[in-house]
Amino acid sequence: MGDYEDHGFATRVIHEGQGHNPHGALATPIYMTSTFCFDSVEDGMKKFSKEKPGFVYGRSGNPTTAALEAKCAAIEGGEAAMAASSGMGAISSVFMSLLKAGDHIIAGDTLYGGSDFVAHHLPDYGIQVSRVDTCDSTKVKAAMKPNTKLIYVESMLNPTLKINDIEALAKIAHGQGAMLVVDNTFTPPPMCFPIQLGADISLHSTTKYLNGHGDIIGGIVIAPAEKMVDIRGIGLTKICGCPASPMNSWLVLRGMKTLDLRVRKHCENAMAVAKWLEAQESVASVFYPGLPSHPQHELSKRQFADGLFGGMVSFEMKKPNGMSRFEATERVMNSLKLFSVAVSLGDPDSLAEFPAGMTHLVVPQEEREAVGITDGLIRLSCGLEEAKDLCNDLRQAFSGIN
Ligand code: LCS
Repeated sequence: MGDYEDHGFATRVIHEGQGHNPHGALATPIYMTSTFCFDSVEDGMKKFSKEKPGFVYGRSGNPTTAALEAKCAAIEGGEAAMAASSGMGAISSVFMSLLKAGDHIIAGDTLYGGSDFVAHHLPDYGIQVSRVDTCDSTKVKAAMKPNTKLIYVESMLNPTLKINDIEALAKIAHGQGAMLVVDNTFTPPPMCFPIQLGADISLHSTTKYLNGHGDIIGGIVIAPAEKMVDIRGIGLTKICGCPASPMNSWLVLRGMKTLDLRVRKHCENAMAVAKWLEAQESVASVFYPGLPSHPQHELSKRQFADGLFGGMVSFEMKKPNGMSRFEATERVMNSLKLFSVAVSLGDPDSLAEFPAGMTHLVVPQEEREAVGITDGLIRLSCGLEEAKDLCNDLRQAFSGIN
């Protein structure tokens, strides 16, 4: 899809969806308006009934947001896209429009805490949820039921950085007429293209790499046009009521102009940090798909483009003498100077967070520990600084426990 299909990714991410506007402005204007005037009653009625294209009201669409949607659909190879006011808004719009009481879904056993929370609540609406280690295809196959409507996974698990095999999961889902929905937030283009690997729907928290500057909250869903009718018309517009604001859509559009450069640099820095961590005495384990020690390194090489393995690195400290694991973790994190102690990811600034007590606090402790979210796990979002400075920051933080 898109007007620049035969161009490289770096070109496409700049030019796709750019469109034209009445004054020829190169940058997409910000249409800061709640409503849109009709030429006549007839014109308004035709636009409402979709007999005529056009915008009617800001909750269902806006030209600035439409430019972002066109860009995202084009670069991920999907038919249609819909921007939401947050990643959670994007996820909830999908669940609330495509599922009904009596349906069954398979959700990965490790998901971002907010998504995990939603999966825990779907049974309140009569939707059955099986939590499965989706990185193991045989377990997914065994969990499929005649009423399974969709499989919901993260391309790279937050925060354990295990990898889902998108091609294998798509085959299982499609074998029984179900859909595969992939949260691609941790592995943005040009790294991973879930729809090209067989997923039906790809979505992102645009708060992260797509915007890339740590100054908005947003989400996007890329889906077949036929599914998008309900995702937008029911999920986003009627039930969740969470459209992206024109200002935030514009900021994501601006951020995406440099997506290619940024993602490559985030990945380069994360690889350097992961290698450095793996060589440290005080580190028990490093989780990074780019390391040969990662159990799914081969799958990662196949699934992710251009030798890119993501900007996130998770690791566990060894338990030092006379200190609990948590104390060591806390001391290291509190000593960081360049890494800010903060949740979120994909910002220019490097961030360090403690999943068990922050992003995944809402996941019951037993479930957390069963998937490896322990009291010793630190998650790093490697920013765009110099890699050697990031390693030196970790070095000085480790010196407090050695
Ligand atoms: N999907 C994933 C994989 C996420 O990591 C997040 C947020 C969301 C969806 C939700 O997006 P939001 O509504 O926040 O835009 N993840 C966060 C994290 O790991 N730290 O802080 C937020």
